[in-house]
Amino acid sequence: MKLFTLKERLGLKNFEIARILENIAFYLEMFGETKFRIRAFQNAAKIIESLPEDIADVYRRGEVSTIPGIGAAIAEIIGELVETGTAKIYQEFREKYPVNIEELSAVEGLGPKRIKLLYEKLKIKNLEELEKAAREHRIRRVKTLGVKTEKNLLKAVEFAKKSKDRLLLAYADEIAGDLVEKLGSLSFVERITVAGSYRRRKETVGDLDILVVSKRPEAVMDYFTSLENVGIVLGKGPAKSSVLLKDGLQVDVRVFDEEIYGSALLYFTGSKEHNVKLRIVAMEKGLKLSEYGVFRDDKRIAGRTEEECYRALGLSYIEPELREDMGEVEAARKNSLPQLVEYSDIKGDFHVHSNWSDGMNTILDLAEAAREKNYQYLCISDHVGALKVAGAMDEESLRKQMEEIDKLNGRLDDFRILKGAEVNITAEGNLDLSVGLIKELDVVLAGIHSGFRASKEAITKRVIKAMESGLMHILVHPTGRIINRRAPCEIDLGAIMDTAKELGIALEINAFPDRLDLRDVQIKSAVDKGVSLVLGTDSHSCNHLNYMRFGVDQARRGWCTKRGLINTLSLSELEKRFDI
Ligand code: DGT
Ligand code: CA
Ligand code: CA
Repeated sequence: MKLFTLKERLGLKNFEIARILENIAFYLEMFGETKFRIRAFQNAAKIIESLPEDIADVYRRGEVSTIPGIGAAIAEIIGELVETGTAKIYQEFREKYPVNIEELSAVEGLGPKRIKLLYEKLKIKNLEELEKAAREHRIRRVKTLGVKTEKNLLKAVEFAKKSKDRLLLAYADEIAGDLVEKLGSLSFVERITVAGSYRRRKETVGDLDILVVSKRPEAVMDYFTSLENVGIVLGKGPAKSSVLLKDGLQVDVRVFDEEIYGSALLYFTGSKEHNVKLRIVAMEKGLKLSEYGVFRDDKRIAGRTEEECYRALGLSYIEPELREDMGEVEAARKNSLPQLVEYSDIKGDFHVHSNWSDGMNTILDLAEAAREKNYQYLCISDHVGALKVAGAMDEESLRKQMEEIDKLNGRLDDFRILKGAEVNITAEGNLDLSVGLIKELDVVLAGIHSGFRASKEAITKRVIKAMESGLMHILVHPTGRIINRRAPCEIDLGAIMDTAKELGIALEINAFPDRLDLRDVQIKSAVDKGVSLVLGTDSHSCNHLNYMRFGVDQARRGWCTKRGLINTLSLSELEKRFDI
């Protein structure tokens, strides 16, 4: 992704440092380094990414090497990154192989070895050059690659190109948070809101659109365009400026008067399609709608707040997450919009990995973190089974883990750790865990973890067969997509939803920021069909439990109410429903 071709700048964020460490691991893999060393960097990246505080602060206290899992050598590299924005080892790699790792590794089918090969044989450094080489049939001539690989790569390039310039909402959140804090703390800034797709909580954003109320617009512009992390000023006017941040994200800031802030917010929150619909509604009523207000003839009749504007149009207030022209304007006219689920409705998380598989924290740590969120339960769902991914546990360990959970539950009041597992659905459509053990679990999560490229019929059949086993409660990450990295698999979601409804199986909305699987429109169709949904963060650390917010955002974009989500059940309601 463009944003993470990291340029030197002060104060790299944790996720950026994690990115570089991952890239170093990638280079080490290109050069056939030992698994151990590669993993050390990958682990360090994971740790830094989910650290609850700024790594720069830890560094300043001289405590980086005291973080469990980070050795002296990597601590030193992290120090370099904090101090200088880059590291010697990384620079050396980049000089030898100046390839755009983020771009190329986002192409499905391209790993370290192939990227190295393609650079050595064809000098391919980025997506554009890869596409060109494939179109000119130069890839098939490289030994070990061939025609089929070339064709697959070309398809994967198409997908990667489409996603290249959009930033995950979770990352945009960090950047937006920073900007709002800086601009919002100015004495002459009265209000500030990030509008656009960001406010609609879309899974990725193209740019940030910030609206400000101030009596000194020019001072706001001066301050904004001279922020330290601004790379290029694209335009600067008296009340509107656009910049590219050093890490590639575009940010627009516009200043408005208080009395039209609502209509400006409405306009710049979008979506464009929603705005178009609203303007039609206005016209039908003989009104005019623009960012400057709702007008009858030349008189402004609304503009200060969004509510006031909607009311003037004869509509009830529409939450930003719904503004995608998916029927919300019609529903607002009939006053029949759904009461969307809220973060405060969430009482537990169903998809959490502990250090029994590939997570970083103990079960107790996770349970305590969940209690701090006022949750009533937490389902530990480590990987199990033969598919040797992600530190999967064998049956023996799962048994031990269940004993451990019983013990912990004995010590916890008003809170329950649920015994779960993330079970693989095999190529034959079986659950990869013995039936006896499955029946001892409180919650059985199952999903496919390989073979995503099989035909639609094959995948659908495989998943439905597993659902019909009568052994699973939740189908996890139903399409297997990874935003900007892996296209969703072909699966007949309509058929899956019908089966889920019939058998009382819930579909997961995986809340991990680069999964968000199901996606918004799919959630909406599940809601329409009355299929149960469940949020799981897919946490691999305590800090990841915070990703629940993104899951709730996504659920809201799919018109999900409190009733439609299992996580809103209280512990006793849940125990009844799962008969546990
Ligand atoms: P993004 O940035 O691609 O993630 O998506 P948005 O929705 O943030 O789009 P952006 O940044 O181009 O514009 C922000 C909002 O401003 C957009 O949601 C609606 C409004 N807007 C921008 N251009 C137009 C336009 O040509 N017509 C209408 N009706 N609204 C527009
Ligand atoms: Ca935008
Ligand atoms: Ca914009």
